[in-house]
Amino acid sequence: MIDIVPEPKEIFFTGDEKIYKKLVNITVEEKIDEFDLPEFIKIVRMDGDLKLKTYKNEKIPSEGYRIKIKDDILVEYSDYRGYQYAVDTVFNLFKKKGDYVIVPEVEIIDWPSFKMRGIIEGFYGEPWSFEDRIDMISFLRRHKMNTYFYAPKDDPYHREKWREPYPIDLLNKLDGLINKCNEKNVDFVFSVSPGNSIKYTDDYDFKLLCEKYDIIANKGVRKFALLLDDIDYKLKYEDDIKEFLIPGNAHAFLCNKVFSYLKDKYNDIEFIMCPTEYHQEEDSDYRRSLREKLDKNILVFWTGIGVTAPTITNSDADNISNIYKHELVLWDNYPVNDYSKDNLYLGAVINRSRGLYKHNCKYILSNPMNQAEASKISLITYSYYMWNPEAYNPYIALEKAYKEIGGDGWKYVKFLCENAENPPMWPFKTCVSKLIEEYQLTKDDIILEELDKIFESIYELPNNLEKIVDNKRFLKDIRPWYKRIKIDGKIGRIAINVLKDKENIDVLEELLDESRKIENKHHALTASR
Ligand code: LTM
Repeated sequence: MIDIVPEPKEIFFTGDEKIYKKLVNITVEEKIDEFDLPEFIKIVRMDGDLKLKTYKNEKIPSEGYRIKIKDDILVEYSDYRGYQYAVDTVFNLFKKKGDYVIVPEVEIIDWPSFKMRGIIEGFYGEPWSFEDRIDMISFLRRHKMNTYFYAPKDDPYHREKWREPYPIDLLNKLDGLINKCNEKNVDFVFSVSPGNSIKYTDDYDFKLLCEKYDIIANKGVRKFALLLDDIDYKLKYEDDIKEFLIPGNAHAFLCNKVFSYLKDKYNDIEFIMCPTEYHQEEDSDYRRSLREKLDKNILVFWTGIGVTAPTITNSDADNISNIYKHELVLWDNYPVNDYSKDNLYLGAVINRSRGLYKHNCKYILSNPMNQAEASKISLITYSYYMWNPEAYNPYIALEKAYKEIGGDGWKYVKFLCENAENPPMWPFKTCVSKLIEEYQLTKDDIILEELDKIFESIYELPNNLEKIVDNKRFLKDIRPWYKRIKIDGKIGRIAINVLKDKENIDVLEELLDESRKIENKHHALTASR
């Protein structure tokens, strides 16, 4: 079984493998030290076991590549990112088995469907640490996602204190992120969210806003955004009302002015705006203003129909892009949990049409949870969807995610994820809920036995995760839920004993009381409540 993340568009096996003892020497003519090499691959200048030959091929779609491993390793690529994805993929194909290194003979033809693929750190609540972000950028590259969009709602300098420059220590940290993005060739998108207080007609406010972008542009960043979501967009200042009448006109004016300032000063600017009406279905005066007045080269965010959209279809994208008459960027509000901090969302992305990228929506970003490492379960599934939506299978992507995040303890991670709450937009029942319902209908004792085993596993889950899972960051993210998990398991088992007349109901009542005292946020496993 070959592990290529995400799944390539086309892959052909000859069925043969090359086998080397301990180490493979690969002859490479160009400099290749930027790649993460496993210890069993050595790069040499001549006389290696295999030659890696790379060629640029203009006919290959952007960020795409072809690989052929036969007598040598042949790589054709579209552009530099395509080259990097190809070489990453080649090195990932080499697997160590005991004392041997195995290399499959394959041909791969691959390119991404969505043009922008990645995450928007766009949630409320505690922003990620810079350490989390640095780690996330490497993760994005490993999963062929190309964008890290910086927009934490509770970074005061992003939103409430947007007029104030970043203090030097924060600026240095942002610099670190930008450098990491450059190292991994992930695009850094910088955004400001001034809509709660900006005066649209005020030149001084405009100057302050431009200074905010300038500092980051001077570090080489060329992708920017202005976010006007979640604000009271009623115009507050007399001058603004006189000049613009309605907020859509003011928003189009400000975005155009910032875009044109940046374009004139720096080359190749990409600019995205988030309208205040990002999730509605219908047209409006606000949207008409943006349709008619916003520069056609500015991309417009939407979240689907609804802030957390149960489904996002090609016709939704057609409808909204038609209303805005601009290219869309999907701000997909999953697995974000800022609106429901009690829960960890640990499932796969689902119900997004496979063809969105052909319907004026070639840009897609997932908004993750405050818990960075735990978000990776869903983000791995997104990486599959974003790269190759036609082949996307959430179950297969999830299995890969469990293994990547859980390592040797992947079965426990799987159990945790399968029993975690789903977001309200996808109100699926857990296996336990289904079994309880079945029992209520049938009163079949076999179901009670089955449930008892599951509750026992739930009770033991925190211990098993701690014992076997190596991923410290993941364990740190999920630890606040342990108390809830254990009590859920215990309550489930006692409830079964009460049903079997083996336990007094008072014991159950006591436990339920105890359970209610546990802070709300400690529950990932809700089934037994
Ligand atoms: O979705 C958008 C455009 N804005 C906010 C996000 O910042 C927030 O994280 C999500 C989920 O609560 N909802 C929003 O409306």
